[in-house]
Amino acid sequence: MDGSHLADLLVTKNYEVFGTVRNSSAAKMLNIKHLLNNSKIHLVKGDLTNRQSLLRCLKAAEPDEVYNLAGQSSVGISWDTPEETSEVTGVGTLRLLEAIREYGKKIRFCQASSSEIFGNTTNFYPWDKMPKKEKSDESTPFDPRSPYGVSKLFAHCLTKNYRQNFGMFNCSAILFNHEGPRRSSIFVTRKISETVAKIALGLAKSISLGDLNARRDWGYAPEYVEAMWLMLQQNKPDDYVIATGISHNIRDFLNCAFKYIGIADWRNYIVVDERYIRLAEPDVLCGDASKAKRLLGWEPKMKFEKMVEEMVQNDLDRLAHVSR
Ligand code: F7E
Repeated sequence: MDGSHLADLLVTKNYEVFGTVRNSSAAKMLNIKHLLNNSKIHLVKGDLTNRQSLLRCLKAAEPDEVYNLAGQSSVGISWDTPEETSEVTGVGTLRLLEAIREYGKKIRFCQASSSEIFGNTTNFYPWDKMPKKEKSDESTPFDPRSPYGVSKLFAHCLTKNYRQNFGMFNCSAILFNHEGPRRSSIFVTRKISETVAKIALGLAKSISLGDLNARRDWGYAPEYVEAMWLMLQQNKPDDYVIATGISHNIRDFLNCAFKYIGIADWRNYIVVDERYIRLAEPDVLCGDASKAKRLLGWEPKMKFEKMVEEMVQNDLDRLAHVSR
């Protein structure tokens, strides 16, 4: 999702864009279908588990900027594949940083970090007297609660270490949840928009979900990739929280999505399924992006309700032919 939005943005800025693909992702090009014939877009084979392949990508592209959006991105799946998640999302970023160092030319690097690095802010160590902040910012302590969060924190810290130690122009974008019609349906927002559209079209009867009270700071993906681009246009590299500052729970998302298809009381369409309930959830629910506003001039614009409606409408359009 983010790669496709970033490619869209960079093409409008007249960049030559080199996107890395693995063999296994060959079938999943739906989000960049509209870009595949664009002469500014090039696909190169790259794999975060193989440093030589990353070096070959750098030599082929000779990039001025590198954005690392790759990796295993599902918190839920990271519990089923903790070693693979660490290897790709964590150590893979280290491989990329090492490949950039070996390549030797000046490159501006942006790491897609995650609010999952904050995890739990209530259980600070007893000697830590820092008051708990209502919203997380760049000074909030880290205490990730999943293999995904731990891997992202490993990558986050090394991005900073390589900046400090080798003078690399490295930025971390600490991204809170960000969504949109291109989101994969393994994530809860798209799972809801897709199933609500199916219900409207008579293709499904219910949605199976985990904790309906789960709360997140849900932003709009195209705006978040713009924040990453802005970070690399500054005079100095730095880390920034990117968030809306407003949190909603899954019930709020369901309210908007069902209202859009004309259903006010959605309770009978929901099946709570234990398999989707996570035992260790982060308690950080909301981000404070005031540093990004102050230094990058970045602010979220998309309203939550409008984003939900756009996602449902996109799925209605996509599925309409199936119901005919
Ligand atoms: O879960 C709850 C679930 O899987 C959101 C990634 O982009 O953001 C994303 O990670 C919430 C959680 O995203 C279902 O327990 C309930 O509380 O959509 P999600 P995530 O785990 O927050 C962070 C910032 C990233 O960095 C990640 O890459 O929804 N939930 N019922 C459910 N979640 C799913 N997936 N499916 C359910 O049925």
